[in-house]
Amino acid sequence: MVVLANPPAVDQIPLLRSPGPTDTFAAVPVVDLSIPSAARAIVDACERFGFFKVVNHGVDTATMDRAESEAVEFFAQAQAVKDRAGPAYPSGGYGSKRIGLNGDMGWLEYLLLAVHNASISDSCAVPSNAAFRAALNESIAAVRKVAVRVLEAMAEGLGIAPVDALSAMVTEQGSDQVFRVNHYPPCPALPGLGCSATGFGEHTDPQIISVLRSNGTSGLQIDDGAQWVSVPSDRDAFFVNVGDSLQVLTNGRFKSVKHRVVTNSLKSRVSFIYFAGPPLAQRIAPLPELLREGEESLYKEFTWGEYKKAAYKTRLGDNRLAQFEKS
Ligand code: AKG
Repeated sequence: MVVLANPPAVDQIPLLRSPGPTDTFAAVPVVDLSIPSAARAIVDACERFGFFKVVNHGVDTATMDRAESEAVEFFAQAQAVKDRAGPAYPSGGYGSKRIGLNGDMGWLEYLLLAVHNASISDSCAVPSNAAFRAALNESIAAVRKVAVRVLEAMAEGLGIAPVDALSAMVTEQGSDQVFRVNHYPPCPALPGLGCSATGFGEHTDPQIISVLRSNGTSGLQIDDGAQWVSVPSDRDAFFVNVGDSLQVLTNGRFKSVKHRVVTNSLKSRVSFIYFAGPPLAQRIAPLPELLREGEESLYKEFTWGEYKKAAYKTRLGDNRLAQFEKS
């Protein structure tokens, strides 16, 4: 018999200030992937915010919509049915409210899926529903292509060769890719407090880049360097985050963006995120072409496997790179 711990109640979820109209990040950098200046625009956005939105990416909206409606059906099932698809850690599956293994909690439920090549790894039995799995595999393949195009354009914008210098790290055999499906149910308003429950607490992503697509419900916020700003949702676009590994590969030139999700009291948010990570043995160190004469690495040497292991021991909001910075 599987005994499940009681799910945490809303009063165990940390609160965040509810976003107001003036918090909107109106200046989200928008990169049109179909034009040659995309390469330069990506580099600019990664230097300024570590975050941008991609349009004209070539992915049919219907592909993402199909996966989204299957996800909505999955999450609408009885809790006992969903719990049978858990736990999320260590090898992929369903999780609810508890994020990671170190006590972080948010008002969400999710599927965490290991990806092999361009589809859910055979070692991951979840989801077992064939139609849902097929729809997810189609969207994983599509989002991964966007990640590869973005990384190729980034290499071009940075002036590094060959064109797949970055993208090969996420397409080669053994690359460590993860796909996450998040569902944030509406969270009852907390009258008079001006606060909302945390959907997903503040963190940076440890991988190279993450590519996100959500339904039309806002909630994602990024730290723009001065304050938390709300990213207007756009179901036809993808949003790209620079991860910790890319910050190191560029010796701090690109910023690993801090982000979080605030819940909505009326509408649910569904998001898909593809985390593009390299093979475990990949050395993560500044690319020599990016170091100016005499410039030294800001970081100690490590592999992706070492970084991932260290990251798993931390809380979401910890500065995970700190222990790898040279003093
Ligand atoms: C994550 O899953 O790491 C996120 O940051 C979630 C973002 C979102 O759901 O919009």
